[in-house]
Parts: sequence; structure tokens; C-alpha cells
Amino acid sequence: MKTYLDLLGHILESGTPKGDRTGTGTLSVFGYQSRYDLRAGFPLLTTKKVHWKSVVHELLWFIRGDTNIRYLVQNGVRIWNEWPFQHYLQSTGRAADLPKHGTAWKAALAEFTARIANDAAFAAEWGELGPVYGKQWRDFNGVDQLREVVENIRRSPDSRRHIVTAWNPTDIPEMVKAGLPPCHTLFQFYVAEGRLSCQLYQRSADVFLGVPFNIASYALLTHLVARECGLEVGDFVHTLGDAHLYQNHLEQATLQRTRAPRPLPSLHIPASAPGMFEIQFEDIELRDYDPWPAIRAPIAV
Ligand code: THF
Repeated sequence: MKTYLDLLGHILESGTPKGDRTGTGTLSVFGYQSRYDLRAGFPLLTTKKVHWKSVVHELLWFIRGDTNIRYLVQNGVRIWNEWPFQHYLQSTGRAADLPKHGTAWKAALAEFTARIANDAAFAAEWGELGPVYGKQWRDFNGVDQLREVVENIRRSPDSRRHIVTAWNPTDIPEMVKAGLPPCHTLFQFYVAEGRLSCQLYQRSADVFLGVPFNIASYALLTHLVARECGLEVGDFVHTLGDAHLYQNHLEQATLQRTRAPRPLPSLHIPASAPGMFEIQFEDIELRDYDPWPAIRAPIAV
């Protein structure tokens, strides 16, 4: 996965310092494209350990149309916790007393997520992210985009309209309330020579923390849709808008660039497993993942 290291290098060498919504500060470029050949192996980064379990659960959660973090929390996935938590603190007037990432804040976050897991009524009230990905993929003003795109790929593979969009302007204010409008904005499938490719337009890319998840997630989605349509996999094309490294991720990115990529893992789904709308976590197996150690970095909320 030299492709990803090239992206890190490009931003470190050519990025412009730029402020952002979170106040953290970034190095940023506008417009960048990477291509991953899914036949060459599954593109889960080997130059740092990526939490694969979270990638799979998050994607299944999107596919099911779920927008409440309860399923994620119950399955040990932490990556969406901070948005509803911050919203909860603000709504209950405690945000000012709990400086982000401090000891008291961490204790309150642990208490919050335990309650999301154990108290259904609390989760219904405070675990909602608003009409984010799952909602838009499965019910964009009444349209089940994911089912329709699968049917359309089957019926007319050559079509140039195999698009799913999460960017629903009428719903943006609702998304902003609970967290943030979609970063992975729109994706398109393409079929040639019996192979399914996918291109994602990502309006904003947190290259150190988010992008490794985003690449793996869309690669897995491409495998699931290809299987659903009786196709082999082709390329995942990742097109980025504002591609940035947060200022507090620069050392980590520099360290990661010193690491030599290892052979890629491979994805296995038994032929007996159900289709993508019923598939279970246990049906999806990654083999031969041998990454370098994880590199910790704080998430900007
Ligand atoms: N907000 C920001 N600032 N960056 C993002 O990447 C991002 N996402 C989603 C929504 N908002 C975002 C959430 N995706 C991690 C990874 C992906 C996320 C959120 C957080 C993260 O912290 N990863 C750590 C730890 C993972 C773990 O073991 O729990 C890591 O080291 O990879 C873009 O889609």
C-alpha cells in the first residue's frame, strides 16, 4: 500500500496550513485521487494496525440503515461515540465543565457509552446521529438507493448512473445538530469485463485517522455488491476534496512513512453466506493480516 504512503508524503510536502471547524489546524491539499486494485489483495493498511472489526461493523450498520450508535457500542466499536456524547454534554449544559479529552471528560464518556449500551430509552434519546449515511443509503426521501443500485447493476451493468448519494441538502441541518454532514458524499459503480469498480467522492478527508477506515470500508462494500451481482471485483478509486492531516497527526504520519508495506491480507466470504442485506459479521473473514503496530492519534470532533 505504497499508494497511501504517497498520499501522506504529498500532504506533508505540499500541504498548505489551514484552519478548520474543530480549531485543531491542518495541512491541506484540494483534490487528490488514489486507485486500489482489489484483485491485488484487500487494501487494509499494513503500515499501521487498523481496527478491522470496526470497519466491518460500521459498514453493516450503514447497510442496515441504522443511525443510532447503540449497535456499534454493543459491538465494541468506539469510532462514532464522540459526536453524540458532545451533543449530550452541550444539551445538558455540561460541555464547559469538561475540557475535551481530559480525565473527567473521559470518565463521563465511559459512563455515557455504558448507558447507551444498557438503557434502550437513553440510547433512543441520545444515541441518534441524525439522518446520516444509513438513513440516506436506504431511505433518501423514500428511495432505497442501495437496493436500487444493486438491481440496476444486475439489469444494466453498462449504465453510467450507478450512483448512491449521502448528500441530502434538505437533511443537512438535522445532521449538523447531532454531528456532521457526510464526508463520504457520493459513490458510483462501474462494470467492465465482468468486474465491478467503485469510485467515492469524499468532500473532506482526515487522512491519518479516517482514510484508512474509508478505503477498507468501500473496498468491502465493493466486494459485497460484486458478490450480490455475480461479478468479480475491479478497482476502488478514491477521490478526495479537502485532503488534510491534522497538526496533531504530523509526527504519526511521518513515522508511518518510514515503515515498509507488507503483503496485503485477503477477504473470504463463504459461498453459503447470505447476501449483503442479511450478511452477518461472522460471515466476513480477513486472512493473513500482519500489520505494523497501531499508531495512536487524537480524533478531532
Ligand atoms: N471526523 C474526523 N475528524 N475524522 C474522521 O475520520 C471522521 N470519520 C467519521 C466521522 N467523523 C470524522 C468517523 N470515523 C477513528 C476512525 C474513524 C472514524 C472515527 C475515529 C479513530 O479514532 N480511529 C483510531 C482508533 C480506532 C479504534 O481502535 O477504536 C485509529 O487508530 O484508527 C470519517 O469517516
